[in-house]
Amino acid sequence: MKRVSLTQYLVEEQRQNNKIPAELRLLIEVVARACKSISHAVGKGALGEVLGSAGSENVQGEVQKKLDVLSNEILLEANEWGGHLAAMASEEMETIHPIPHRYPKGEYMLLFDPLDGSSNIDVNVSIGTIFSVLKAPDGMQEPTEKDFLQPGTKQVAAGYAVYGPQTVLVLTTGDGVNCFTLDREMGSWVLTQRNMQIPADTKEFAINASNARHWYPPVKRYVDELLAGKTGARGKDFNMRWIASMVADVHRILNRGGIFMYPADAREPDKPGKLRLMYEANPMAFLVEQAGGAATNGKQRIMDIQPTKLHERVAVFLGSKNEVERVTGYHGE
Ligand code: P6P
Repeated sequence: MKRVSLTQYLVEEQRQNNKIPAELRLLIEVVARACKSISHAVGKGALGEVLGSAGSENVQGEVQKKLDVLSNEILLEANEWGGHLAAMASEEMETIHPIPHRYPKGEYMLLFDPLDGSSNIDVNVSIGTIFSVLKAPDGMQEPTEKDFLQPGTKQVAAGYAVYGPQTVLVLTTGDGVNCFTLDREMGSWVLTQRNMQIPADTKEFAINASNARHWYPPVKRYVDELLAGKTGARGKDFNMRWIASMVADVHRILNRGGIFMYPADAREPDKPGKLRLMYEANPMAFLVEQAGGAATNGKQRIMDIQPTKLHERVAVFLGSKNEVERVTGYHGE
């Protein structure tokens, strides 16, 4: 494949179908650059000064930051001066982060989970950054949390970075899904997979099976059928993977199919699930749908959900279309 950089890809997209206005192109490039910095910090591991709270102090006399908090700061600092954003929101911050008055404001709002899969940091398993882009409501003055409460169908871009054996950036602006691999020597993102497509069928499922005794009947029945393999209703054997890093599980599914499930369960009947709607489920749902897959909460399309709170949680079933439709169907019975 001819070597195409992220910048060249974005310029060509903007030129061909004008789907990426200049400010959105700048936003994506700034986020991509921030992910490069996070990848660098993550890659240092114990050799860096960012694992855990090392108890040591940095030059400003601050206690060393945890990697997930540092990642949050990298994204905030990278994005606040560019003039492309009106505000940001992050899993790491209780309230929204308006752009400081000393900088110009733009028409976009950026939401992110700066470092997803944090439980894997200290054991060197892939982790990542997830981001979602919304447009600021017309005529918005001072941004409030309410301005962020838009359904996933309003996203204009979404993506994730995986910090693993390779560092990759997977991106959609509503015109398919493309994957860029970080060339560490040149420090550039190189297009390595165009128009990723999820197979409609799969033989691989992802769920934390230690919660099985807490699952509600539809999930229990669906997973039991998978486990029964060719001896049961499905007539074929299935394999299981659970990395406990959503970005890594979703990246596998985008590459070879599968179904990822984090259902609500009886452990906390008042909670609809563990994962966050605005900056985990919605961006991943956008990517998965753009790659021909499906994403529901068991009852409705994730991207149709009208949010009521910035950090609200949601049940997630996403991946190969035919499997997601099947397990969603069980919820409707
Ligand atoms: P569990 C990571 O903490 C995360 O938010 C997702 O990345 C991942 O899929 C899930 O939680 C793992 O949850 O309960 O298996 O540890």
